[in-house]
Amino acid sequence: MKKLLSIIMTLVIILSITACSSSDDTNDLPDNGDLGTEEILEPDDSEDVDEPTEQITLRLAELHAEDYPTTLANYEFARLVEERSNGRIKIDVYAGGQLGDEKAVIEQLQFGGIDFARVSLAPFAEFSRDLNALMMPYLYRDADHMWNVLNGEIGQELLESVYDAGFIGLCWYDGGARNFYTSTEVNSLEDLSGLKIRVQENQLMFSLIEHLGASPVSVPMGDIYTAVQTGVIEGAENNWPTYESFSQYEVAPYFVLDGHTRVPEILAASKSSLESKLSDEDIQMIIECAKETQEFQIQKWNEREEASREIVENAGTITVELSQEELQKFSDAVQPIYEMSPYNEYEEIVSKIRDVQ
Ligand code: BDP
Repeated sequence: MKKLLSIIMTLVIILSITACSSSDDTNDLPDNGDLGTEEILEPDDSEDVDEPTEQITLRLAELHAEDYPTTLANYEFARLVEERSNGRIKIDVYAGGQLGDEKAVIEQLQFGGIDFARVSLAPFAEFSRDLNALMMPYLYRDADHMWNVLNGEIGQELLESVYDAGFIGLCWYDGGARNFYTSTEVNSLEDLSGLKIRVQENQLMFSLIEHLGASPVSVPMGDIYTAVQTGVIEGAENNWPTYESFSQYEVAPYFVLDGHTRVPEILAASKSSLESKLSDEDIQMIIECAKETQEFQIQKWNEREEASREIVENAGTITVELSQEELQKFSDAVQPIYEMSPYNEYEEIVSKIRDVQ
């Protein structure tokens, strides 16, 4: 009887051990019901291998086409963030203005409807005024001067200053020098007089065009081509890549190399969105990733600037080079802006910018 009892006990123990280990096995199997949900496992080399972490997808708005230098940098940024977060943070890039024009995108960014945006500093400066100091007319000697400013103390301070307006400034990108292009021939400042020129959504840009004797007209980026074609405006002003990418050279074939301003691009995040969705460490990592894409963007920018010029000139664009004397007239015409309110408040920062070597 004792022997029978011990056999039964042994069987009970063996059975319960088997049951336990088979239920452990089930835990290790991927649960098909979880596929496609927000839960992912850390890769095997992670210490938290068993702890599922929440995956998050964020949206980035970009006005330009898929192959534009800023868009390429946006994808590089998304790639770096996904890699550094081990796949936990995914950024979807919405190029080609899918999420709206830049003003609408910046508004959405401010209240957290969009997580990231790459925009021109001109519309952005309407939300964070001091940024105007970086796009004053004929401010920089050349691109290197601008980059020394942006990558130095002044650039860093201004990038951080957007926080007060509800943004996290991530990094600067190159937007080249801006020049006029028109449907009628322009060879001098005088020729520009009275022409209706499309202007960005920014008061300083309005003043700039007015001081050069033209009439600024607000037109969304995507409508410039038709506006010139139908005679609503006689031209616009921008860099080579935008002029080429939006095919504006087809309707405005005179490109005047007056270089009236350099308007940097900014990659920014929504403060409310990031701070509610991510940890401080993640935000820091995102800022580092963005900074790392700057060199990449500048390289793509330089290549595209040259390529765009070649494309449009081969297609018939007439590049108007101005004499030093004529260029001086352009520069003299805009000098009063430096004394005007509110831009006269930038006197100190402007002189610091000029001193940067
Ligand atoms: C381009 C900028 C783009 C602006 C556009 C404009 O890259 O972000 O929206 O100019 O003039 O150079 O509106």
